[in-house]
Amino acid sequence: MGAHTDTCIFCKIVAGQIPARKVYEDDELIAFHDINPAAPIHLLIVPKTHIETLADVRPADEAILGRMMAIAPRLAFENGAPAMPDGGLRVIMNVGPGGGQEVYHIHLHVLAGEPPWRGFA
Ligand code: DGP
Repeated sequence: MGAHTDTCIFCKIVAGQIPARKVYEDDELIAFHDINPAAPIHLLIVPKTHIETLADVRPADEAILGRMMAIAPRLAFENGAPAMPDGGLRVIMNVGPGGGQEVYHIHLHVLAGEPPWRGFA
């Protein structure tokens, strides 16, 4: 597992040191509502291991990246995303300053719900 950092806000959420509106947790992943939602449903899926950006992912991390993607639809629909075939969701990962990343612990944004959305759309 990557090094826990004392300054990383998502490591603190993983450790239970600061609160979050958690919707899912297992040995490897945690998911919670974004504190500043850009859409009616805005979840973050976060690996418990500290990986700073998608550009830092190593071969050993590939399985967890796959799990983050694979669980996104289930969590979105469980938390109110409009059902398919007409509904759906969007998944986004921001990478580095040029990609709009603000928190340097990788996370998948899961957005859904009726417009209007802020940003991302
Ligand atoms: P990004 O720009 O991809 O790094 O997005 C970071 C997101 O993290 C942003 O949408 C706001 C969210 N966020 C930042 N701090 C907290 C926090 O303490 N709690 C929760 N729930 N979300 C946070």
